[in-house]
Amino acid sequence: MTPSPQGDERASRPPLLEIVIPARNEEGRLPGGLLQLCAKLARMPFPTAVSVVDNNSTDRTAQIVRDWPAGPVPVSLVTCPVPGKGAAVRAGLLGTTAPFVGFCDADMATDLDAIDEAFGLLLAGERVVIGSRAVEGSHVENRHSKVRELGAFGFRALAGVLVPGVSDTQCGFKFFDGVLARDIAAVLRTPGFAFDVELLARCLEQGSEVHEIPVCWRDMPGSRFSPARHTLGILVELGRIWLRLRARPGPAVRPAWEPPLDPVGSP
Ligand SMILES: Nc1nc2c(ncn2[C@@H]2O[C@H](COP(=O)(O)OP(=O)(O)O)[C@@H](O)[C@H]2O)c(=O)[nH]1
Ligand SMILES: [Mg+2]
Repeated sequence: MTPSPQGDERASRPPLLEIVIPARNEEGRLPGGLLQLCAKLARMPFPTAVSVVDNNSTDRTAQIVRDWPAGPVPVSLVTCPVPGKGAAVRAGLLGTTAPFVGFCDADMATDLDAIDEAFGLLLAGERVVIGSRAVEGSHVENRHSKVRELGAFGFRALAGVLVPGVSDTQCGFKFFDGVLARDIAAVLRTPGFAFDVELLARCLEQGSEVHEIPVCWRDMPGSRFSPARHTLGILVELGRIWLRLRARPGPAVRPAWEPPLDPVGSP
């Protein structure tokens, strides 16, 4: 991709929309994913940017991003020392500056045309717009094993308690008002795959509705998720999220310091 003068000019302007891609050991899927995303964003009539968050990948993931050619959509690398997809998305969102932000997976399992609808809704005043494979109009090509299907069913039941009314917390395609996303990311504590539940629960707690949109979603080969390795960790994460939500609202909702309930001198 040879940079054009228009591309240089556009890339030097602050982005209106910034998209974060968490990526660990993605040398196989990332180049194709970045090509698709950059091509989509370059067709949007305003400046955009992409940041890839790497967690000390042992393959060429970071190098692919460093070597990515300049173009109309700048691609930058964020390094996150804390392992896990949740930690990576948190670091990526905290590093954004744009008025509108989002994240998607390196495999681009969600058809990127949904960005148009998500962005339109954000412009119209929605603050949280997420892809959902469970709402009418979605098209899903699933090749998950029966074990993963069963696990997903159990996960949805538990997640439903924490984020009532959200039909699909786990689709890796979420867009936000930038200020809200950065505020919420600052209080996120879930490092692993269950982070979306904490993220959405914090949005609801803060008073922002979650708007689900239909997506075309295709299960892509090369998933990093293993039911055998990750199920126990996810259950622990859900339990911790439940405890944290019960314990106290996050600092984004309540100021760090509050007057004592019984001021000294009161009867
Ligand atoms: N940075 C980072 N990204 C991760 C980690 N685990 C998963 N991801 C990314 O999260 C996205 C979704 O992962 P994927 O393996 O496709 O999961 P699945 O679609 O749920 O089966 C991909 O972009 C992964 O590279 C991690 O530990 N660190
Ligand atoms: Mg995937």
